Amino acid sequence: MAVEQTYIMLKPDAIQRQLMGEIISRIERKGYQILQEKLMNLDSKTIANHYVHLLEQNFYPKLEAYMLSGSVFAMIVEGEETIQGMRTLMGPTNIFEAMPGTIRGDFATDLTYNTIHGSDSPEAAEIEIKRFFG
Ligand code: YYY
Ligand code: MG
Repeated sequence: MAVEQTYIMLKPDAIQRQLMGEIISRIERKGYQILQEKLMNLDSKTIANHYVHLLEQNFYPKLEAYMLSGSVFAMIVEGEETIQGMRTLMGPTNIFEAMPGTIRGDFATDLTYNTIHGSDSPEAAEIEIKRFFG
């Protein structure tokens, strides 16, 4: 067991649908701490860096348009094994496999519009925290 920090981002649909309070409440109830938070608007370059592994995918234009469609709420979340723990709270990338009780299982309606981002490894968490919080 180790205390970790992970990068969590509520995506534009979460803000537009007024789900921020609900999702933050789930993170807090789990016992994780939100160390830093900010509402921000992303530009195309930042989105391309963040999703560089997906640039060649046919859905990338849709993903970029979604991430440009409104503000995101960025957080550094700390807790025991919080990188995997947040991925479990979020539910899997394929929202049709996400169980009720998970954030994506309860709220996401589309493979792209999936409400929340969380770092998928310690390496990614370090890079993403630097990218979005400096
Ligand atoms: O880390 P996670 O968000 O669960 O999945 P990634 O494989 O990193 O994909 C990032 C992002 O891309 C995903 O959250 C939605 C979008 N996406 C999509 O629009 N369509 C797919 N078939 C797969 C992923
Ligand atoms: Mg990912």
